[in-house]
Amino acid sequence: MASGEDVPAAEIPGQPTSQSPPPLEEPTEPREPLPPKPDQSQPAPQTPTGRPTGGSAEAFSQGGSYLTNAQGVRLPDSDHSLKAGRRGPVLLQDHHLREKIMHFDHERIPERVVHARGAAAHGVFKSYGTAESVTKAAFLRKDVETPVFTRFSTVIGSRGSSDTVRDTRGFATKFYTSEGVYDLVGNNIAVFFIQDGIKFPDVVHAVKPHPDREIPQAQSAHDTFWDFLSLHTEAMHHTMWAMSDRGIPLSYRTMEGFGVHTWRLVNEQGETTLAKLHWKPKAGVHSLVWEEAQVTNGVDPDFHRRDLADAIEAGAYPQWELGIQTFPDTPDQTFEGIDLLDSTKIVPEELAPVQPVGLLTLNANPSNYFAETEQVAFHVGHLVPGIDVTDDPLLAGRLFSYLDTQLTRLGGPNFAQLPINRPHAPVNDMLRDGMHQTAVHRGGAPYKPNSLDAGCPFFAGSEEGGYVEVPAPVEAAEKVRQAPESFADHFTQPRLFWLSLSPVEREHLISAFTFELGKCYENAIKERTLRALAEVDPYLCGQVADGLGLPAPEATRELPSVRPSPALSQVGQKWPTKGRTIGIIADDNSDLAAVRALREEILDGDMIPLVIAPTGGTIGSEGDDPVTVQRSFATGRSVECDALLVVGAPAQGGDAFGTRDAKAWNGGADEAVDPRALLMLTEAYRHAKPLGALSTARQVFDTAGIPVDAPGVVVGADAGDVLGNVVELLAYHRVWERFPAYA
Ligand code: HDE
Repeated sequence: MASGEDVPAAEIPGQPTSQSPPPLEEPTEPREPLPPKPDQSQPAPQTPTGRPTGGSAEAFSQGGSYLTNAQGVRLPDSDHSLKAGRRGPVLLQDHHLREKIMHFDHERIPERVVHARGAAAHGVFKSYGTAESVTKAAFLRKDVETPVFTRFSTVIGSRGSSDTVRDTRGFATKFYTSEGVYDLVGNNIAVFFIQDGIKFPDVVHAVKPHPDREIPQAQSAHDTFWDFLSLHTEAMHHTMWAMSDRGIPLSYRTMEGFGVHTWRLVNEQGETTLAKLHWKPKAGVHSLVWEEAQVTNGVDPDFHRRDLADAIEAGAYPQWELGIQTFPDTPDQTFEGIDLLDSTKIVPEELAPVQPVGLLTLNANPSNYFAETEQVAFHVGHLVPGIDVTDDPLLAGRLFSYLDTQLTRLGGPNFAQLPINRPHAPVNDMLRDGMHQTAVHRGGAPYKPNSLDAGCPFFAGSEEGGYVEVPAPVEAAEKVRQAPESFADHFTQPRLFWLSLSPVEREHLISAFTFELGKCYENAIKERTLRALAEVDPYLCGQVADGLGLPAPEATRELPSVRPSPALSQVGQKWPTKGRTIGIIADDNSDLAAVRALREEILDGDMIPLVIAPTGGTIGSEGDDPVTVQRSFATGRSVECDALLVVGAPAQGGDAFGTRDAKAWNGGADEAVDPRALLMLTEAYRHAKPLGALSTARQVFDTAGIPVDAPGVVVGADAGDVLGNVVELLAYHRVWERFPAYA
C-alpha cells in the first residue's frame, strides 16, 4: 500500500474498531474559560522598576478555552504527531511536536545542592513592636503586617526523598517588607556542624550518599559522615541535636527555628545590639519516635508536606512567635564566656531569655510548587536597615554562597524577577540584561553618575531609609588561616545539651547513636566516635559502646561541670491540641452514634478525626446515616494519628464484632482479630500515644496484649469522657511514662 494512502480505521491494529468499547467521554464543546485563579487575576508583572511591563494581565496567565501553542495559536490536536500517512514516518516539519517536546525536555532545573526537598507556604508576619528599641527595621514596628513565604526542608536527601528521615530541617522565611526583602534563613537546630564556611563542602560531601553507589539516600547513618564527625569534633554539638528527637520532628508545624548566627541589630539612634533569632511554634515542639519515623517513610513519604498543606487548607494555620535573645555589643563579642561568633554554641535561654517580637501565621498554600517552592531563592545577605551581619566566619561563607548557587540553579542572574522572589518595595537597581530578563527597562542611562536621566535614581542615606553598614571596628591584625582559641572547645556544650534532656530523651539519643554507628562498616570509625562521646558523658558513651559490642573508652580530661538548660528538653510541658489527628477504629458493628459523636467533638476541638475501618467506603447501614471511612486497614497506619480510639458495639448490641471475613476485625475472645488492627494498636502503644476504648472494644486491647490499666489507656462507656481524657493526655504529646527510661 502506498505511503500516505488512508487505511480504514478498522484495519489498523490498536485503533478503535466496531468491537472496541466506546471511548471515555470527554467534554467536547468549548466552554467559557475557567475563572482565573487568584494569582492569575493579579495585574501583570511589574518591571524591577515597579512600572508595568506594557503587556496586559491576560498575557501572563493561562486562560482561554482552547488549547494553544506557546505563541497563543489554537491547536486542533495534541495527541498525534504529523505523519506521512497514518502508519508513515513522522515529519520533521511538525513544529507543534518540536515545541511540545522541547519544552518538556527542559522542565527540570538542578535541585538545590543541599535542602533539595522542601515544602512551603505563604503567610503574614505581624510585629508586636517590642524590638523597636533595638532595631529600626520597619517590619518590626508595632502592628506592621508583612507578607511572607516560608520554605521548610530536609538537608541531605534529594528532591524525591522522604520527609521523616533523621536530618536537620531548614526553616527559611522571606519577608516582603516595605524596605525590601529580608530573608531569615534558619534551621530547626540551634547550632551548626562547622565554625567556618570553608568547611561546608567537606561536611556536605561527607553526609551525602557515597560517591560510588549513591547510597544511602537522605541519611547520615553511613561511614563517610561518621568518619568526618569523628575526625572533626566541632560537629559534635550539632550531631547531638540531630541524634536527639529534634532530628525527627513530628511536623513542620511543631518545629522550633533558629537563625543560628549572631546578628547585629541597629536602632534609630545608631546604637547596636547583638542578637540571636528564634522561632517558637505555638503548637509546641514535638517529635516522632524513631520507629514511627521509619515506618512513615514508607507509608507516607510526604508526611510533613501533606501535614502542612492539609492544616492550612483546613484553616488550622500554623503559627510561630519570632523571638530575640539580645547581648551587649561588646568588643570581645562574648556573653557569659560564650563566643557569639561561634555558630556551634548556643546561649542558654536561662542566661538570655527569648523575647517575643512578632507572630508568623502561615495561611495559604502555594498555587504552583515549581513556580514558588522550587524557584524561591533565599539569601542571608537579603537584609534590611536595622539588621546587619557579624564577623562569624560561617556567616561569611554563606554570604557568598547563596547567590552563587542560585545562578546555576535558576539559570542566570535575573531570578529576583521571578514572581516569588520579587520584592514588594519599588526596585530601581540599574542591573541590566542577562539570561531570562523579563523587564522592559526604560531610561537611557543605567549608570551613575548620570545627567541624561537627571541623575536618577538617587542614593538614599540613613535618613531616606538606605541600608548603611554599621561602621563596626575591625581589629588590625595579621592575615591568618586560624580560628580563635575559644572555638577549640568542642565538648562543653554537647555535654550541656545531654544533661538538659529528660531520661526518655537521653535514651532516644543513645538509640540513635547506636543505630547510626551500627550502620557503619569500619570499626575504626566507631571507635573514634566512641572516644569523642567519652568526652561528652561516660554513660552516653558506655551505652552506645554496649549497643555496638565495643569497649567504652574513657575521657581524656575531667568533664566540665555545666548548668543544664531546661528549655532544651521537649518533655513535660502542656500544649494546645489544635490540629492534632485522632484515629477512630470502628466497623459495621460499632456503636455508630458514638463514632458520630466522637467525630463531631474532635472537629469542635479543631482537631482532625480519621475513621479507620476494615475496608473503605462507609460503615453502618443505608438507613442509618452511614459514616464515611477515611482510612481502611490497608491504607491506614497508626503513625498518621496522634491518638487512637476504638469503638466497640453498642451496649446490648448483640454480636459485637464478626470475623475478618465478615468485614470486621474483633471477634472477642475466641475469634480472630485482624492483625492489621492489632498492629495499629500495639504500634501506637509502643509509641506512647494515648489510647481509648469504648464499651466492648476493651476486648481488643486484651487480644493485643495492651493492659487496660497501663498509663495513657482510657476505657469507658461514655464517648465524651473517653475523648476528654485522651485529649488531656495528648496535650503532653505522648504518654512519656510508657517509655521504660521514664522511671
Ligand atoms: Fe545553607 N545553603 N549554607 N545553611 N541553607 C543553601 O542555597 C550554605 C547554613 C539553609 O529553602 C543553599 O539556595 C553554606 C546554616 C537553608 O531554599 C547553599 C553554609 C544554615 C537552606 C547553602 C551554609 C543554613 C539553605 C543551597 C556554610 C542555618 C534552604 C540552595 C557556610 C542557619 C533554603 C540554596 C531554601 C540552602 C550554602 C550553612 C540554612 C548552597 C556555604 C548555618 C534553610 O547556598
